[in-house]
Amino acid sequence: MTTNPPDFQRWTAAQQTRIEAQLQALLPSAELAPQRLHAAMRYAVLGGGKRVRPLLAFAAGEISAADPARVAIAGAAVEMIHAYSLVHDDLPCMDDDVLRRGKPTCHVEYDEATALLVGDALQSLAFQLLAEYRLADDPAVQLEMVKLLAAASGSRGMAGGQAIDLAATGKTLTLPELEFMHIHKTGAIIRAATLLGVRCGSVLDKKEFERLDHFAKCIGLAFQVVDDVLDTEASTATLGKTAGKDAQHNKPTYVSVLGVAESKKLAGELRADALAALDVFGARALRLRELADFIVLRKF
Ligand code: GRG
Repeated sequence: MTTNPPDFQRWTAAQQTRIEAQLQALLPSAELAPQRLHAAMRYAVLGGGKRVRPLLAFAAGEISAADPARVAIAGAAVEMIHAYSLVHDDLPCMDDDVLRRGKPTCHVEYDEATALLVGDALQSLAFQLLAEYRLADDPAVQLEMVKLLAAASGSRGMAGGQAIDLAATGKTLTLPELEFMHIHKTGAIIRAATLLGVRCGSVLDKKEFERLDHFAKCIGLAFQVVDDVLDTEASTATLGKTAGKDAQHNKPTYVSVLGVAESKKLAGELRADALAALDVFGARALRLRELADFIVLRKF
C-alpha cells in the first residue's frame, strides 16, 4: 500500500473547503432565533471532522459527471446526519464522552437538552435540503435519494446499528453479529453518501450501480475496522476524541474479536474487494480509489 499522492491531497483540501462553505451557508445563522440552538448546531457541524462522507459523495459524483453544486448539497445533508449522530452518541445516555473533533462535546459546551435538539434539528434540516434543492434531473431519482438517506439513518440503518451497539456492551459477539452491527451503525451512512453522490449525475446502468454499491459496502465496513484499530493504537490527541473507550466500556470490536493483526488484514482485504469493484469505471473512479486508500491507511 502506498500513501496518497499530493494531487489527491490537493483535491481533498479543495472539496473540504467547498463542503465547509456549503455547510456554513446552509446552517441557520446564530443571529437567527432560537440563537442558542442555532449556535450549537453550527458548533457541532462546522470547523472539524475529516468530511469523509462528503468526499465520498464528490468522488462518486465524478463517476456520473454530476454537477458538484448538486453533490455539495447532498454531501452537506449526509454530513448533517453524521454530525447529529456524533452529538447524540456523545450524550451521557449513550457513550458519555467529553471530547469530539478536538473540542468539548456539544452537551458539555451547551447542555444536554440543547444537544438533543441539535441532533433532532440537524436531521430535519438534512431532509429539508434533499427536498428543497434540485439534485437530480428526474424527480423520481430525487425521491429515491430521500428514501435512501432515510433508510440509512433509521432503525434498519444507523439508529438500528446504534441500538445493537448499546445492547452489545459487555457481551461477546460473533464475527457475523459484529459485522451486522457495523454495517448498520457506520456502513449505512457511508454507503448512502456514495450513492447519493452518484445519483446527482447521469443514471448508471444496473451493473455499474451494483458495483458501486459493493464498493460502498466494503469501504463502509473497512472504515469501522480501521476505527476499531485506531481506538486501540492512536492517541486521544491524534484522534480528537477519547481513545481506548471501546475496551474501557467493554464493547465488542474487531480488535476484541479478531485482534489487531487480523483486523488490519481484514481492512486490507476489504480495501482490495472495494477496489476490484471499481474496475468497471476505469479512470472515472480515480478519486474513489484514492479515498479507499485514505480510509484504510488513515492515522486519525
Ligand atoms: C445516535 C442514532 C445515533 C447513532 C450514532 C455513528 C454513530 C451512531 C456513532 C458515532 C460513534 C462512533 C465512534 C462510531 C464509529 C465510527 C464513526 C462513525 C466514527 C466517527 O466518524 P469520523 O471518523 O468522524 O468520520 P469525523 O469527526 O472525522 O467526522
